[in-house]
Amino acid sequence: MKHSMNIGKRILPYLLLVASLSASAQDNLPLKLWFNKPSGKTWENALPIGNGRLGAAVYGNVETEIIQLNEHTVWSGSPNRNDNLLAFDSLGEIRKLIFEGKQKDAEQLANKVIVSKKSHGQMFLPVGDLRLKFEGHDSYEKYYRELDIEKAIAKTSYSIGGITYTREVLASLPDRVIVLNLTASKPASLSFQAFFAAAMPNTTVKALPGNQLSISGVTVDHESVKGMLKYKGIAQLKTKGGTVLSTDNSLLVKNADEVTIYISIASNFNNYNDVNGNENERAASWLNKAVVKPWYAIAKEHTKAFQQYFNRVKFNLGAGGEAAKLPTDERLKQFANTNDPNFVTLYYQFGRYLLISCSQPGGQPATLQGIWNNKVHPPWDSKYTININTEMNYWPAEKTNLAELHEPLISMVKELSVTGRQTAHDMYGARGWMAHHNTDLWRINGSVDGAFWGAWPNGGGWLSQHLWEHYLYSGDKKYLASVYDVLKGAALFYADYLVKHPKYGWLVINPDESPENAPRAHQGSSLDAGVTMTNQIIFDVFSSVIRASSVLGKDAAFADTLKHLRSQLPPMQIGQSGQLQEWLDDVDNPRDNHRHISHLYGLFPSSQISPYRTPELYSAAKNTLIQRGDISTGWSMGWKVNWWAKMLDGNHAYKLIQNQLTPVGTGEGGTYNNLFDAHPPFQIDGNFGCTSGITEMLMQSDDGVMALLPALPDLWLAKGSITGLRARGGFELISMEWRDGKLVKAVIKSTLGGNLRLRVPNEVKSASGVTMKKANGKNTNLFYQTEEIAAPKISEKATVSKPDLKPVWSYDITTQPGKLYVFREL
Ligand code: FUC
Repeated sequence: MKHSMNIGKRILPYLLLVASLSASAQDNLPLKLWFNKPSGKTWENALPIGNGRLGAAVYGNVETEIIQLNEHTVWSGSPNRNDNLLAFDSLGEIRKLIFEGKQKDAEQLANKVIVSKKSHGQMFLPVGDLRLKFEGHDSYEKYYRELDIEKAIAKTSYSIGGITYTREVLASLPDRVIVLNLTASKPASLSFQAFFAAAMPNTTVKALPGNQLSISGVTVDHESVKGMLKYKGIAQLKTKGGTVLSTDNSLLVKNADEVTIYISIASNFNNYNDVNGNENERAASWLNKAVVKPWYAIAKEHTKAFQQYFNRVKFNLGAGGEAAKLPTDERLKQFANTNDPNFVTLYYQFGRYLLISCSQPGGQPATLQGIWNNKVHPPWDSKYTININTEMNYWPAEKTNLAELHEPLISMVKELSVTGRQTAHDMYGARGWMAHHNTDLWRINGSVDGAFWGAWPNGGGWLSQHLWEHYLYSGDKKYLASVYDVLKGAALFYADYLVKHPKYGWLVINPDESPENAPRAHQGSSLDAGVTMTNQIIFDVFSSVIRASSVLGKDAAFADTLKHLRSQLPPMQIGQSGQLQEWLDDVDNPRDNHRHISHLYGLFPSSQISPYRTPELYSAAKNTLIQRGDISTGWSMGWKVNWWAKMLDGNHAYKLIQNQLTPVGTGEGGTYNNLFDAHPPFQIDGNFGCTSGITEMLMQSDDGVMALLPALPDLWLAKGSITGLRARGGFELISMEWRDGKLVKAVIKSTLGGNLRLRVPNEVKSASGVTMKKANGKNTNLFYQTEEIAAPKISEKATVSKPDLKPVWSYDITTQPGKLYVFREL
């Protein structure tokens, strides 16, 4: 059962509570997940640590501690392709069937000729566990465990017979190893057995000379792709005092004062096409470099490296009441019925913590589970679903000041643009590159799962927009030049693949689908032509290449071609229920509450739909959001937080945060005790989606403006502050404070110069002596220029109301690169 509180009725007591606490000194509560009981058998209670290469789930169990291990390249299979080469010859037939309204027949044919007959994607796999067995530690007191997300260190402590035992563990960013440190308050008290426990077949575990343990193996075959990924893990124990004995596959520590365990894991993976690396040498080399450093040095350097990312954003909504004193699982239970603003900031920062921990330059991008998986057959293979989930993982990257962490995704897109060239050519006879709705470590581009899901041809197009977004935030032309061909390749695919719709005359993709959804009118088939989301994606792909070509001063003729093609795309349409149409025909069911609301891509992450520029489409998008309802899978609710923020409705966005921050139950969505998002099962996208959405409630930088406090919920009006958010166009919101819903002070740094068009909820003045003009006409700042979209086509049956917008103030300020601009409430 979800709780969704009636904000209107309950707001007053909370506002009073917040006001009474506003002056309290407890605003800076430590950012920790903490518990007064061990994880037991439940992986989703365990605390995640990671350094982008290695991930671990720390159980904090007393008698048998489990450190469940992952390495970013340990996947099933080996280099492979999965295109279905029958597609090209049947394309004409499939198109004809769809244009004739025979979607089901088209789907049956597509299942034979488009869907892969080979791999449907490989699996991200666990390495195994390091386990520590403490004989006689079955009865204990003063149990405590935490994950300090400001230090990126997990800690467990408990007492037995007056002796306090403490274990700390981290995944070092600079040293590339996982390190555990075990201490006891009395000398010679640490006695335990350490061993690796295999998770997968084909695994060897043993003890080695020099107080080492090893785990090694080769991953499994999957869907007839041979497992060729070899991995090696080594754990080395360093002890102070006591003795260490070794058995075949374990080490026995007796009466030590302190023990430090260094874990290094590596694989033979060089790149998606090459597994000739030496996992043994790699694992040993990282281990040997780290093992000479004592725990305190490892911990200090790790936290320092971590905080270089983490500390860029500080977010404060006030401490809240008694709830803030509860363990994290208890807070989660109460959240929907209490005002616990610090829990929101904890959850927000946990999203940033997770991205820092699972996505580091040079590593693999965050999978459906980031870098944390304990299952031999993980849900959806814990791979990359690129019709929403992978993109969502990276929504917080730029805006929450973690742009470097976008790199693994950007690299994957570059690689997909190479492997996807062959797919575009062989399957669809098109130039450029493409990907369907999934990919994996081996950068497959073929169609998987079944045509209903897998015939969607826009994975490449959508992902390419992450490359463009990275540019919009930094303005780095050298970078743009380096990815231009990838962007152009995404556009080339569409330029070749679009066909004229026989009835409407628009240029459409056929076969196409609106991810994973089907209108009843199509006999349960998702296959169609020219669906709204696809048209929006192509609009963005073409527009970004047109603008990139102009920024780089190249390819003007190609840009003209794209402009011509763009003008023939279908316009967005408003259907009979006042909804934004999901499909080309007005066949939406207003009672459909499907988790994918793909046609709102145009509202977020794209900004084709705007309350100010396209009021009719904005109202239609709102109707769609209302018709689809709130409660859904975790990631769907994460997306909805962003959409309601773009709707400028902070209370509704907050309601979605409440729905998401509800203990996982029998229904859809929710959150696990360790604050992992629940589809269910665990899927990390919802964590990242919500962190992005909360940012959008506080600051938006699209639609021609940088908007501050666009969607504050009533519960946060009283007081708050945030530092370090990044905006498109090279602006950084160094800090922002608000009180009683009004912007009190904002400090903005301009890195590129250009016009800053500021939209704020109250009148402000410059405190740095610059002229602030009332905003007028088109924003001259190129980063904020919006592409004109075609007027919507509106059904005669539709009623579309005018948006009811709160008053805002907009200013134009001419900025210089490298300068700070301070604004204060007037
Ligand atoms: C898409 C979604 C599912 C799930 C899967 C990993 O297929 O429709 O809900 O998130 O990806």
